[in-house]
Amino acid sequence: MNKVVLITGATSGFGRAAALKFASEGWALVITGRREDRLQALQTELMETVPVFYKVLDVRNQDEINDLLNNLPEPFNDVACLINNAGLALSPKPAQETELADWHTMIDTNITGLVNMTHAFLPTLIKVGEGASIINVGSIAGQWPYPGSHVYGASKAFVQQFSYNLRCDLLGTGVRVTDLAPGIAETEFTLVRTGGDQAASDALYANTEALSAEDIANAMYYIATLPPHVCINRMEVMPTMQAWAPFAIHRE
Ligand code: NDP
Ligand code: 8X3
Repeated sequence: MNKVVLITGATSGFGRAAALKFASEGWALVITGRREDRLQALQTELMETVPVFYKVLDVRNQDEINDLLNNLPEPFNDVACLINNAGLALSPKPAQETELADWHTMIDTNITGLVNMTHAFLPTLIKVGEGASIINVGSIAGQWPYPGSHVYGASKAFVQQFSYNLRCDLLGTGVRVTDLAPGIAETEFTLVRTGGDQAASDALYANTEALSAEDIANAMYYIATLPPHVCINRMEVMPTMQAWAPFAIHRE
């Protein structure tokens, strides 16, 4: 029987690439996101290979999550891997120039949404037990500060600590938890972050080699298929072309 992976944010970037990767390895897919046309297209693309179930779902909406949980048909019930991937950054400007609503959107999606999904599917994952895993997509921004990261980076710091704390409570259940923290990766992330500025997005990825969505999907698959007694607590992945900068010093 196919193992089941549940992926949030499967309509683009890491989530879509993860769907393709897990499907290529024979996993059944539960794919979610807000854009139904993309979910439908992905289902159509993959359903001849593996069973695929899609649900239009905003991770901020607990009712939609409960609806998914309570209506998952066979053979999708025993979710063995939950990939909490849906997330976004907004307003890459100094904190004092941002809109409060953008901060709330990041908190509601990256923190509350991830918590909503985790809480709903913990009983299922615990029932599956040994070998089950939760992969929470954090970011290098959760560990390292940089200008314009404000609430986004802070939300990813939450993801790291929540992942570690979950490990404590899940000890003995067999369920593993990983904070997967990518660096710069070329997806629709920057298009969203800049409010649809394609030129700004293209400029960020120009003349360098960012991570690809497939790089992170491969990391997800690696984490999910390690022997059941092995748990990676945190995996930070940067492209070779990215590193840290010196501390900034303001001078009069
Ligand atoms: P994309 O913008 O390509 O994909 C983001 C996905 O999240 C989309 O499928 C989108 O689906 C989904 N999503 C956003 N908001 C919601 C919501 N409220 N409810 C449900 N789904 C939602 O970006 P990435 O693939 O790059 O981002 C995936 C994750 O990786 C995010 O958590 C991001 O913070 C993180 N990350 C990205 C990095 C990068 O450089 N690209 C680096 C480090 C971390 P839809 O719009 O259809 O709902
Ligand atoms: C975003 C990664 O490199 O833009 O999570 O901070 S980076």
